[in-house]
Amino acid sequence: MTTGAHRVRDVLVVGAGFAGLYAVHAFREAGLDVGCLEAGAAIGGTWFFNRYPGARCDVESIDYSYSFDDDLQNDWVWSERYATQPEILAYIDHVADRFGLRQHVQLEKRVTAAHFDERTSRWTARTEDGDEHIARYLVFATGSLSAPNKPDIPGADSFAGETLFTARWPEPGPSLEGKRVGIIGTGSSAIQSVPILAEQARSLTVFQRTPNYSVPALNRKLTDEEQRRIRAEYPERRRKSRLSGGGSTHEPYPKPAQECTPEEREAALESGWRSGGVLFGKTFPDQFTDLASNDFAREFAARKIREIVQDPRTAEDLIPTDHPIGTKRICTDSGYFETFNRDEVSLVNLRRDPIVRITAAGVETSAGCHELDVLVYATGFDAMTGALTRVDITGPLGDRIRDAWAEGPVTYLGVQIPGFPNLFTVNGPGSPSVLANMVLTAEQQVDWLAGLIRHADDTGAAQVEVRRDAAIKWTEHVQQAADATLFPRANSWYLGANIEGKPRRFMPYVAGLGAYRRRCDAIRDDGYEGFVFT
Ligand code: N01
Repeated sequence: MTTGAHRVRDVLVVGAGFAGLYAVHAFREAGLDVGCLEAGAAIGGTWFFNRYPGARCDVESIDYSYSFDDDLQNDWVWSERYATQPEILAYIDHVADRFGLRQHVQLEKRVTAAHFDERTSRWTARTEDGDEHIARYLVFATGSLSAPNKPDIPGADSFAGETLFTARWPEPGPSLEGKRVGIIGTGSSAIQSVPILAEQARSLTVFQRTPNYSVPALNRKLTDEEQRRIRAEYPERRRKSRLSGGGSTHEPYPKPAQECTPEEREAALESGWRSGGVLFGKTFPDQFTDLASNDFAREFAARKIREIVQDPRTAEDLIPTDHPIGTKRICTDSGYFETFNRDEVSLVNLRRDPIVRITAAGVETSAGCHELDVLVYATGFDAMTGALTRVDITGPLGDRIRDAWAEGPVTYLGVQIPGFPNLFTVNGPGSPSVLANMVLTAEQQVDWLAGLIRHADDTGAAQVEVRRDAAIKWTEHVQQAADATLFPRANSWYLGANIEGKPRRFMPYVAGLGAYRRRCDAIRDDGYEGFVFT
């Protein structure tokens, strides 16, 4: 179908990461005419942009991969327990070629604006280079952690050395040999890159405002025997994962921490620590709901830091005290705390000595100037909403998403925003997204949306829009689910606390993938309760 010079597609997908590429595949399989616009110079989304040294996924490779095709699942061989960024990108490339997706994606097409025409029931998306793309449905698969946060530090532009961002690491990577490197931030990105930066640089200064919990990843190669077992168990593993909370087969210790003897508790925590990875944060079933139970795990992790870090003052500075463990995304590392035992690595506690300004020479804190050749920002993202509010998206009545969300995001199921018909989000605020396995959550939402569009077409509806009351009720439910846990006690990006001025609203749905899936299916079976088809 064309209008003037423009082809009008059924669906325009924005973003060609894991979620966007699956959307292209699934919507095409559903018989729809699909196009995809990607801002990057290649496909891959998060895994294209975040190519800093040490970048790898903190979810096990066999789980953090598509489940929609058995042959793909059986053919692809993950080499390590936790895949590196290049291996994940190679996987995404393989999937794109295998399913013929590449030809539907236009690269270096950053969508800067989109508006809905009530008369034609069509969205027009405008790209940075002035192109316009028209579709009946617009699907934002733009990621939860894709809008980088650059803090507004006085003098930042005056730095004479090289400035780098973990979320926009150049390719090929710069040589850091013989250089004095500083890094601002101590979240997952920094915690993964610090050990490697320390190996490459002459010196490394880590500027920490808030310490984070980190558990050894204990990454390793997967053996042939494991590969065989994974294949044999995959169908059952996926079945369980889809119905689970976090999108994996993890089972917590069979008793709440409070009901264990001290010895039993210690053994369970030690076993969780030795298993490695983020699931330490879920050792006990009551760890996210009971502060005393959480304290056991928190104190255990603090002891581990004290055992590893030789300088007692540095160790104390590295121990988080401001949030229950796991209520900020727990980090995983390969030698992060050990790195602070190296002579050429130093930690600057910004709570004690705050940054005053950045100068041509380096970072000036209240204690003096740290001279640097390279300054790395590992300062996080405007999470979950930034990728949408940075686009000028206008609904039929002239409403803008960024205004509609001035008090915090309101969505129905994390897939639609009231006032914005025919626009959908994948892994949006209000969905389990970042608290579950992002690949499985994307598959579930895209499949569900394909069903929704089919239903609209079958009933002859040109527009699908969520009722405002249904979205408000869902958003309240998401908040109440979080309030029943310890999550809101942390100043995390989950509730927008990392961005100055951002309204605080807990954004991901803590009840998990299984509960969410059941809810979505029930809504579908109820004739898509909450949506209006016109
Ligand atoms: O970002 P973050 P990230 N002055 O927001 C600091 C996923 N991820 O990119 O806490 C000084 O966690 C800030 O300090 P504070 C994962 O879900 C996954 O590291 O605001 N410091 C904080 O220390 C993760 O949670 C993987 O006080 C400033 C840091 O910058 C999410 O992405 C790998 C500052 C930002 O930490 C985000 O992780 C990487 C300032 N003005 C990321 N502004 C894996 O799968 C900010 N900071 C392994």
